[in-house]
Amino acid sequence: MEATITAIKARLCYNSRGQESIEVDVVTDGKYIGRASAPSGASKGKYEAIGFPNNSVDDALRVFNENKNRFIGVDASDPKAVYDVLRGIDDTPNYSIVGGSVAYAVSMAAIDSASKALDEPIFRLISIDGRRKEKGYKLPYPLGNVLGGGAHAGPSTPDIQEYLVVPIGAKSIITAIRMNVRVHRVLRDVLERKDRYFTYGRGDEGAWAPRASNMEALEAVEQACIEAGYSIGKDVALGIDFASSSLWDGNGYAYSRYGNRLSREEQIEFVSNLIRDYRLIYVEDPLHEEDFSGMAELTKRFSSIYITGDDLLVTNTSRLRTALEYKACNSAILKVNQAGSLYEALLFAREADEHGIRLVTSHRSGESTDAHIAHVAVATCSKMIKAGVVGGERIAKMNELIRLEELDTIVDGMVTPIV
Ligand code: 2PG
Ligand code: MG
Repeated sequence: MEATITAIKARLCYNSRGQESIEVDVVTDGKYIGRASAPSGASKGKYEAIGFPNNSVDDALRVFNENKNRFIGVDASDPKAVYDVLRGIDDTPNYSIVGGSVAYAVSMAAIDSASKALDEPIFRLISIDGRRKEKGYKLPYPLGNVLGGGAHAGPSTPDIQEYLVVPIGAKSIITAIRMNVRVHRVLRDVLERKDRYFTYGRGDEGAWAPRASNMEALEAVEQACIEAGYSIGKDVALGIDFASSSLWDGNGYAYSRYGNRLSREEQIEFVSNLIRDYRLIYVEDPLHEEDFSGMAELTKRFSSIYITGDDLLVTNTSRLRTALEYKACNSAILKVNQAGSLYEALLFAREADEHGIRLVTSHRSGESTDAHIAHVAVATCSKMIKAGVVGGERIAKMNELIRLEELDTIVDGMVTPIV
C-alpha cells in the first residue's frame, strides 16, 4: 500500500524557546495532510546535522522551494524513498546545504500523512522489529527531567544539565507519568523550603531551575522522591545527563558556576561516586563527545546501569560503530533531528538494537507540540523516552503515549526489564 505525495509546502514557525524553525505540510493522495516541525538543541553535539544552512531559516526555505517538486509522486510511507530525495538535494554528512531541520520536518510530515492515508499508526509503519507486528508493542518508560541547569537554564543554576527520574516500579504508562509529575510537584516544595526566594522558575524543558549547586540539586531531587512516598531503587530511580561536552574546556571539566574544575580522571571518579552514592541507573554523556575510552571505562565499571551516549553518538551510525569498537556505552540516545531524516535515525536504531545497545528516544530542548517521537520510541522498542515532565510541548508526547495504550496492538504494560 502506498501513499503518494501530491503536494508539499514549508513555512517558518517558532519552537518552544521562541526561536525560528521550519514546519512542513505533506499532502498524500490529494487529501491527507501530514505536518511536522523541527526541534532544536541548545547543547548540540559537534557531529550532528546542522539546523539551517548559514543559520538561516530563509536559506533553508529557499533551497527547499527550489527542490520541492522532487518529492511529488514519492511514497510517503517509505522513509527510504523520502530519504533518497533528500539526499539527492543534499549529500553532505551534516545536511549543510538544506539543513537538518528540513530533513526532519519533511520526513516526519511524510510519515504523518502516510499514517492518515493508510489508517495505520506511525509506529507500525516504521517499526524496526517485524515480529512486533504479531507480538504487539510495549511502551517506553518516561525519563523525566525534574531539575535542570547547564545550557538549559540561567547562571545560578547547576552546571549539570538534567536531573532525571525514572518510575521503574510503574506498571502502566498512566502510573509512570503520574509518578514523574508528582516528583516534579513535590520537588517544588522541597526547593522552596531550601530557598524562600525560589521563583518557581523553570528551564527550557520545564524542569525546575533553582539557585542550587550541583550536589544540592541532586539531594533535593532525592528528597523529593522520598517525600513523594517513593522508594528509590524500587519505585523510582535517579539519572543525570551531564551533557559534559558543554563542561569540557579542552583540558578538564569546568563546573564554573560552583567553582569546581575536574581533570578527566577526577570526572570519572566523580561520576562513579554519584552512581554509587545515589544509586543512579542512568548517566548520559558523563564524559565529553570525543572520549570513547573514558566512556568505555565507565561502561566496564557499571555494566548494569545505562551508560548513555548522546553527543557521543549523535544518532549517527558511524559514530555508533566507533562506540561499539571501544565498548563505549550500553545505551544510546535517539534523536531524529541529530541524524536529519527519519530513515537515517531508524537505521541507527536498528544497528544499535542488533548490538544490544538500549535505546532512549529523546526530545530536544527547543521543541514543538508534535508528538511524533512517542511513535518513534514505540517503533524502535526504546526502553525509555526522554521528553520532559511538564510544559505543553513536553506533555504532548506523554499524552500521545496515553492514547497509544488504548490500541489493541499495544500489549498491556511497559517494556521490561528496565534495568
Ligand atoms: C540533551 C538534550 C535534550 P538539547 O542533551 O539530551 O534533553 O538537550 O536538546 O539542548 O541538546
Ligand atoms: Mg543529552
